[in-house]
Amino acid sequence: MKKNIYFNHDGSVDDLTSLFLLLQMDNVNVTGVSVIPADCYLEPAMMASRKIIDRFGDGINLAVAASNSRGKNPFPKDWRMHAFYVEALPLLNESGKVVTPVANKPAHLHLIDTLRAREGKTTLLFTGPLTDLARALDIDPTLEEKIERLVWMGGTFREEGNVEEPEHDGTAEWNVYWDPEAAARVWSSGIEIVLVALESTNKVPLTLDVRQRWAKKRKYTGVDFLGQCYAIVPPLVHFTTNSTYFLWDVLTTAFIGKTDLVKVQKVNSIVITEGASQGRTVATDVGRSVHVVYDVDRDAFFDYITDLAKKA
Ligand code: AGV
Ligand code: CA
Repeated sequence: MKKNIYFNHDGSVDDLTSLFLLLQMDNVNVTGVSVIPADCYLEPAMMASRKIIDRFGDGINLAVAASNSRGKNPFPKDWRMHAFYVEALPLLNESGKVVTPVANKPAHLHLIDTLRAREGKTTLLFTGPLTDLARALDIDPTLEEKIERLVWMGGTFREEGNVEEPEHDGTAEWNVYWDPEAAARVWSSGIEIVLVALESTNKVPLTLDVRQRWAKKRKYTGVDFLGQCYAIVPPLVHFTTNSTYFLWDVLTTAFIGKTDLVKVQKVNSIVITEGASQGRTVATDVGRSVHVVYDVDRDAFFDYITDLAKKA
């Protein structure tokens, strides 16, 4: 039985490679894709998504919806530029045309329509902020009944997050920080939440040995694509900096296809929406229950995604 997956992402390198990998999974049926301009610019991220579906979607019939959501705390421009580089890869431009269309509704309405059009429930995969989901729930609260669970790259319960910005204390993860209210809105719903948090994503940095592994296997078009994409972003070499790249979203996506790569734990938590810690997820007994992915078998993860890429 294939799982129905609706994918909302924000166009960074790991969001776009997640889309590519998701399309290679035998046990997944991608029912919808939408793009939110958080850690990207909308136009190139839309184009890259449509071109990836054209090139690697094996003829799947999808339209990509553009989000008109706006966040509270903007991503750094340098990071948002990444989608331009992916969109321009020759590998995605060989045909000289783009066939996969743009959906005729904004992402949050497209999400509602896509879930309602399917029999049964759909799993949500979100690898950017939760704004589109929060807006969809405000418009259509009973949409919850159509949602199997939400698998989200977001949050951390460590002292240290990955936001390094003026006026912030560094305790938040970026996808929560961009729109803390949206996360809080989803926390207040009855939707089952699986958080792929920094606890586990910190264990899958982009390293030189990973790049080398993909370079060696570049005769496989899909592995070459991974190699080209991860040439755009900085690897971990000596120590972690603010720009060091991890496979945050790819781990989240891999969890969809192969659950046993990771360890999961239940935590009660709240989202802080105001002040210097805004966007922080805090463990507290009074909070709602979430499943936190806190550990990963690193080698099994890289084997899994490389094997998926070979199939493309
Ligand atoms: O916080 C991780 C999220 C993921 O969804 N994004 C990038 C991933 O797509 C924001 C982010 C944090 N650090 C970054 C980020 C960095 N060094 N470069 C680009 N994006
Ligand atoms: Ca992302």
